[in-house]
Amino acid sequence: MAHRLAILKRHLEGANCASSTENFRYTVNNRFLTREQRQFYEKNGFVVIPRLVDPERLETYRDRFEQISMGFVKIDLMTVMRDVAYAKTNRDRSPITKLQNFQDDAVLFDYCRLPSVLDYVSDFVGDDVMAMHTMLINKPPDPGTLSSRHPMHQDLHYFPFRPADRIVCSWTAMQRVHRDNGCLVVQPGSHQTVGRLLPHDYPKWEGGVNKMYHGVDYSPDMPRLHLEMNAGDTVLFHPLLIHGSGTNRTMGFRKAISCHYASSHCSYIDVKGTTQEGIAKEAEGMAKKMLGFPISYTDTWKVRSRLVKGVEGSLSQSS
Ligand SMILES: O=C(O)CCC(=O)C(=O)O
Repeated sequence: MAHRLAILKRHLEGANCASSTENFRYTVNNRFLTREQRQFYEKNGFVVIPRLVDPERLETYRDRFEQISMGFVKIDLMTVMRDVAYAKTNRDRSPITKLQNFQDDAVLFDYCRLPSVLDYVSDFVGDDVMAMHTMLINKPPDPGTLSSRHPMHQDLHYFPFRPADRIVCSWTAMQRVHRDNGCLVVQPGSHQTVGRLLPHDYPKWEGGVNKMYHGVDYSPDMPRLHLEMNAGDTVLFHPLLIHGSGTNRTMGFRKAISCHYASSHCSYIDVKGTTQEGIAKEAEGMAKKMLGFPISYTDTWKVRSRLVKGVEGSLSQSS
């Protein structure tokens, strides 16, 4: 409701159009973004929209996470990821760090269809929108190994579709996130200063690294910003933005929910011979183990993506 009122107010003030002399590359519109937010994203590769998701909905997602983690609900094709270091330290059960691919769960997938989020998403990717990848991240208290960190990376590393500029991630804090519980860390502007996909690999961390947590060669001296956010605040960011998250030094789990969206008119690319060949093989291996039969990397994306706004395009075409 507050979101709708803010938009109405902006329309009435006539503040919803960018100047025609400005060149924008990373956004397509500012019907919902203010001009300042649009300019900020173009320069920095991310923008935080305060209080975008209603706390009551976050409660619903939290309850669903509990039901899933207690084994009361099973969701087709969903991947449950667990912390590597807890297993090593002989705890009875390694906690869930992440649910991925919850597109077939109506309760969690509700997040990806929220009009408040989709309104903004359309300013980045246009009006024909596919939800490509879904995650509920449950960063556990660090067991003393620093393995709760997420290495600095670019999300495009995981995606075999382009153009990158028509992909955006929305990441919503489900509670207050701050430096102590391992908030997101971004390298502002890296979507354009780095401007390309860097090689990624597992970092050589003594305490172990979680599965699929690939990172770039990163020096902590590089400029970075910790995004402290309140419950419901949502950061939208470009898939080339270098980002990660810190150690959770609290006793509680830190939760966030996210969805990567792409224009349905993006196209799949062949990753053979590129820096993405390794991740494609690793993901195909995991998918084969889960499904019991081989499936191509592209098909793993076709299976999990869902149209959430507008019309289908090349991303959903079978080849
Ligand atoms: O929420 C986090 O800790 C970071 C998540 C992230 O960057 C990812 O899963 O790609």
